[in-house]
Amino acid sequence: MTSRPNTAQIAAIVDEAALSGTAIAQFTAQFEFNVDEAYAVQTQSIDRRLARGERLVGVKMGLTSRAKMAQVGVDQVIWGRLTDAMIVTEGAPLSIGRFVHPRVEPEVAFLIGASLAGNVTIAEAMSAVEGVAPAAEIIDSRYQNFQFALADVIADNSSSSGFVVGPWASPEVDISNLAMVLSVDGRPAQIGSSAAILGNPLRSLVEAARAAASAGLTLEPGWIVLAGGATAAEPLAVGSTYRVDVESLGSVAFSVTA
Ligand code: OOG
Ligand code: MG
Repeated sequence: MTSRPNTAQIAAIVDEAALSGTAIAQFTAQFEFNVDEAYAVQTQSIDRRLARGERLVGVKMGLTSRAKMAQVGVDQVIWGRLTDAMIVTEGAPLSIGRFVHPRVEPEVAFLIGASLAGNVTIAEAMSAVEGVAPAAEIIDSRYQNFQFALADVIADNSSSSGFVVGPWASPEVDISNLAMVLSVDGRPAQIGSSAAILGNPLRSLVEAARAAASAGLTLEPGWIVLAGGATAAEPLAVGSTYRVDVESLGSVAFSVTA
């Protein structure tokens, strides 16, 4: 391959694909593209969003459950950045006109109360948490047919697109093994447990602290960390309502418009 784009050029391609809701070809099918380069692309594409006025509000972990790894055929934990533009307000309809092929997955969200970064223990991670909540993540791979290899999805900010967080509960709640249900129009579509998320979603928070530090970031007070889908994701359809129920934490719901 003679004219390989540099990381800034690849960042512009993924950023524009997300802005316009247009599917692109996988980079790994076109040239050598490794994980370090992919995270550099992710940083540069998020920098473009920040330059447009978006603000970092947290971190999302991805592929932290077997069900998620199996659905997309990638078996490594990944992460991405959350910005304020991705916040979906509970109760407000979500317009999916600007998405390529959106899906939703049931997650647990952490509200950070004290700065956390680097190599931390589960106990240290737990003591930095101010609240836990049921959450739904809306993912939308910018790659054709929702197909990608590890470096592709990392460059695409780990398919992040939107997220909606339910009521915050006390961090005292034991979240290690809670039933999680994703319902579509009142019918259970995906059923799982928070234990599917690295054995305990707090392990995902430990990974988030390490991942953030690898990029020179600290999980800041007020930030949100999404632990990753506990089950496979479901496609979004116009006119449907989606609800995530997490045992002991409550539920969060949104409906979809064109
Ligand atoms: C990659 C993002 C994975 C999760 O929770 O596992 C993710 C994808 O499935 O497109 O957000
Ligand atoms: Mg997710």
